[in-house]
Amino acid sequence: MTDFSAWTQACQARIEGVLAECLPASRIAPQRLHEAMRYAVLGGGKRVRPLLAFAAGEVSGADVGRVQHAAAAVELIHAYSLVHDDMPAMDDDALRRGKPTVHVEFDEATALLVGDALQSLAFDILASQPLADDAATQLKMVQLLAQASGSRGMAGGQAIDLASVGKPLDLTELEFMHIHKTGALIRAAVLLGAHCGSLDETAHTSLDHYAKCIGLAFQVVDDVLDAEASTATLGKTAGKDAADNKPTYVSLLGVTRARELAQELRADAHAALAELGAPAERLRQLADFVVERTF
Ligand code: GRG
Repeated sequence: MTDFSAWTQACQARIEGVLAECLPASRIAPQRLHEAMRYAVLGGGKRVRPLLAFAAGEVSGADVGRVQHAAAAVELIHAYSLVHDDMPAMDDDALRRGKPTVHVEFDEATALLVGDALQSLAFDILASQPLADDAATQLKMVQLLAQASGSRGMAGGQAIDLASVGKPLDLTELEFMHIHKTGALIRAAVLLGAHCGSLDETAHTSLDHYAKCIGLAFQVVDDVLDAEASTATLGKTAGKDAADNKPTYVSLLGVTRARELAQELRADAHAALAELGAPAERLRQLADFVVERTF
C-alpha cells in the first residue's frame, strides 16, 4: 500500500483533472460565469470529501472511474456552498482557499449564479455518468446527494447557523446544526463512494456510522483551528467565529475539551470500521487526518 501522502496527492490530482474536464471551458459562453465557476472550484481546497469517496470506494471494491465522478459531484456541491456562504448576506468573507472570494473577485450576482450552476452541474454528473451496477442504485445516489444538500441537510444546517448568531446554543443544538451543515455532505461523500461498488447492509451501516463520526470531528477541529490557527495557514479568515459571536465547540467546551472530543470521535470512527478489515485502511487514515490536520 502506498503511503498516505502519496495516495492523497494521487487522488487530489485525479479529482482536479475530472473537475477541470466537467466544468465548462471559460471560452464557452457565458464566459464570465464559466470563468468564475472554474475559479471557485479549481486549484484549491483539501478535497477531503473526494478523498472520503475514493476511500469508501476501496471498501466496496468500486471502479475508480466511477468513484471519481461521484466524488466530483460532492465537491461541486461543497464548492457551491462555500461561494454562497462567503457572500455578504451570509458569512461575508473576502478570503477563501488563499484567494479573494468569488463575489470579491467577480461580483455578487455572478457568485450567486456560480453556486446555482455548480449545484446543477453536480446533479448533471450524477445523472449522466455510469456510477452504479444498476439504475435503481444510481437513482438512490442522486436522492442521497439531494437530501444531503437540501433543507434537511446542508442548506438546513446553514439556516440554523444563520439563525443562531448571538444565541446561546447548548451542545445538543450545536451538534444538530453541524450534523446538517457539515456532516450531511461528508456522509454523502462516504456513502456515494461506497455505492459505486457493492457492499452488504451491515457494511453500509458501519460506513454510515463512521461518516457521522468523521463529519462531527471535522467540525470540532474546524472550530479549534478557527480559534487557534492563523489566516495564512487556513487560507480563510481565522478567528471569525468569536468575532461574529457564533456558538462553537470551543466557545461551549474550551479548546482542551474540544480537542478531546475530536479524539473520542476519531476512536468511534475507527471502531465503526473494525469489521471492514484491510480495505478500510484509507478511511482509518482519513479519520486520523481529519483530527490531526492543522489547516
Ligand atoms: C450556503 C447552503 C449553504 C451552505 C453553506 C459548508 C457551509 C454551508 C458553509 C461553510 C462555512 C464553514 C466554515 C463550515 C464549517 C466546515 C467547513 C465546511 C469548512 C470548509 O470545508 P473544508 O475545510 O474546505 O473542507 P476546503 O477549502 O479545504 O475544501
